[in-house]
This record gives sequence, C-alpha cells and structure tokens, in this order.
Amino acid sequence: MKRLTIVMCGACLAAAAHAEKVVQIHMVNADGVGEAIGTITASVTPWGVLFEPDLQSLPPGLHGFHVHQNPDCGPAEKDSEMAAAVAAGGHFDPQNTGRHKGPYGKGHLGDLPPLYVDGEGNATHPVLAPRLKMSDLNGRALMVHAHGDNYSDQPVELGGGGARIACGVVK
Ligand SMILES: [Cu+2]
Repeated sequence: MKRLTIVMCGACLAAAAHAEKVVQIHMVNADGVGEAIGTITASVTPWGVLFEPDLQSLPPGLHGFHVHQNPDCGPAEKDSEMAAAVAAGGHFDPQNTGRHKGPYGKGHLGDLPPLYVDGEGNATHPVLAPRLKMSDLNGRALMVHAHGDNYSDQPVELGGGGARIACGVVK
C-alpha cells in the first residue's frame, strides 16, 4: 500500500513538472543582469505553449518577444561594443531557417507574439505560441525587446524589436 502511494506521487510530480515552467525575468543592460521584474509562466495547452507574463517596470507599449538560443542573459560584444543579453544568441531556430517570420510563419520557432505592457509598466496579457512544445524551452532564454516586432529581417536592427531589455533563463 505504501509503495503504491509513492509511485502515484512520483507520477503526479512528473506531470506537474512537464505542464508548467515559471521563468524569472530580469532587466538586462550592457553591464549585466539587473533587477528582477517578475515571471513568465509557460504551460501546455491543446493549442500550443501559453506564456502568461506577470511583469512590472517595463516601458509601456508592444515589445518584441522571443525564445533565444542560449540559456544566458549576460552581455556580450556586438559591433565591437558590449550590449545587453547578447550572450543569449539569436532566435531559437532549430531547423536553421534563418528567417524571422513570426509565431505563425515557417521561420524561427522562437518567434512569439509581442508582449503588451500597459501604461503602468505591467505586462499581464498572455500570448500563445502554436508551433512550440514545452521541451523546446529547455536550456533557452526568453527575451523582451525595446520595441515592437515587425516579423521581418529588415531593418536589420529593429526587425525583431531592437535592443534587448529583459531576459530570463528557462531552467
Ligand atoms: Cu529576440
């Protein structure tokens, strides 16, 4: 009887761990990783991965939002200057499409709908990524950019939302 209880509990834990990931998000700049501004919870739905932000202290408006390749929000050199969260690498693109086509296109798998930040600096509106699986998030980073995202590779600097302002490693 005791053994049965342990087995059932183990199954419960495994299911819970698979169903949801809470990612701690921090502001980032060229000097490193800064203050914690909240969390983004990713969970499985029948329609893809749902990202539920609970973030504060962001600039109001729409912000480009992506899964980036590396689990590292640190600064790194870009165009011979240190820049925020460049260590996270580019957009998660396991099929090497090299194309930024948005959450519903056939480019980067890491392209997500933009995050909406209200006039008080809070982001609470969930976004859905229909092509992603939870397992795609393991060992990646979530990235919030300074500007909106036009899902184009042009202009080169702003096509994906420009500078990186907030980031969290998926653990
Ligand atoms: Cu990005």
